[in-house]
This record gives sequence, C-alpha cells and structure tokens, in this order.
Amino acid sequence: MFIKPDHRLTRRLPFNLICAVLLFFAASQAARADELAVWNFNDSDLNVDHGNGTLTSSLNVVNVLFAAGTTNNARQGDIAGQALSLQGGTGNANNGRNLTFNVSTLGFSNIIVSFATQGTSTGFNSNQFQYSLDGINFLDFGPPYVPLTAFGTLPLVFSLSSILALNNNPNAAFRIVFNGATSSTGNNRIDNVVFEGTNGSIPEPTTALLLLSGLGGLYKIRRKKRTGGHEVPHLQ
Ligand SMILES: [Ca+2]
Ligand SMILES: [Ca+2]
Repeated sequence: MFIKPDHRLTRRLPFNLICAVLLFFAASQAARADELAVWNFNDSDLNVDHGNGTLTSSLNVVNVLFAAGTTNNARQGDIAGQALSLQGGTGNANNGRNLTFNVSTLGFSNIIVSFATQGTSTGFNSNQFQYSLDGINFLDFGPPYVPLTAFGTLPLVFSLSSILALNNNPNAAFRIVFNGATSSTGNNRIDNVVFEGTNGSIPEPTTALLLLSGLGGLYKIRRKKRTGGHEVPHLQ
C-alpha cells in the first residue's frame, strides 16, 4: 500500500521552529543587564568613569577628598585605586548634604544601584538613599543605612525594579543624603558606584508573545487561502 506523506506536519514545522527561536531570543535578551554608568574614582574626580551620567556634590568642597579604594563591586576589570572620601566638615556642616547622580535610564528597566562604602566611627552614620523621576523632587527609598567600618566584599544594593516610572526615564536621578557625622574629620568612603538595568530596546516577553500570536493568525489566514477557504484540521 502506498503511504502518503503527511504534508500537514511538514508545513507546521517551520512555524513552530520560528516560535521557538523567537521565544529563545526574547527570553535571553530580556535577561541581559547592562551598566548605564560606573564611578570608580580612580582618577580622583567626580566625572563618570564608564557609561554616561553626572555626579554633583553639595558638601563643602574642602571636605570632598579621595583615599584608598576597593575592588568590592568593581566592574570591567577596575583596580581598587582611589575612593571618594567625604568628611563631616567644620561644625559637622555637611550633615544633611548630598551626592546627586543624574543617570538617564532611556531604553532600560529594572534599575539597580550598588556601591561599596565604609565609615569611621565619627563619620556619617545615617545615610538616606533617594531617587527622583524628574531630577528635581527626591523620594526616600528604604530606611537610612549605616556604613560598616571596612569596605568588605559585599556592596550595598538598591533594587529599584518596583519603581516603574524610573524605567526608560531621561530625567532619572539618584541621591545619597548624609547625616550623623560627629567630627570634622569623621568620614565615609564610597567606591564603585554602579547603575545598571535591563536593556529594553528589544520586545519584552509579553510583547514577543503578542507578536507571535499575530504571526500565528497570519499563518492561519495563509493556510486557509491555500486550502480554498476551508480550515485544515490541526494535527494533534
Ligand atoms: Ca576605586
Ligand atoms: Ca572619574
């Protein structure tokens, strides 16, 4: 008896293959995290060292210094080099002052900020991390943090993925407000400040699925035309 090849199976395979490839592509791309900006302070200035962004300080300039850094949270092979070192200042004048980072998140989501820090016993011991959606108004994120006395090996990490308005935002800004210094030379060091996010320039998984269902509809229409308008039973 002559066995007729099942064309329905062979015609479905390319579409299934396309689905699998597209899903794999979307999933792998969505999981990729990129660094938007990194400050390693190894050149003893406030200019960004990788990526794009600006850092400004409202502390008295004489109290913005640089001292030995760390490889804790270092990226792209950065050496320990120098770290930013902020002092309380005369009369602890710098309590309540801040560092502000302006980092555009255009094209990115799931923003994460991390850095290494340490403080002396009379340095700033109550520091508030904040974020801004417009670069002007800042909101507290989490409780104030107290730096350890040594950099150690683990950075402080602030995961801002729940703040959806920070995604894809050209005006995104971040701030550390320093408080609690009890002597003029009490200080905090900060090193390897990293801003990273998920590259959102490709379709998110939900978008990819919508795209795929659209492709599925087109494929059905095409099959109907080829079969004279009659739906061909699906192979189960
Ligand atoms: Ca450094
Ligand atoms: Ca620099």
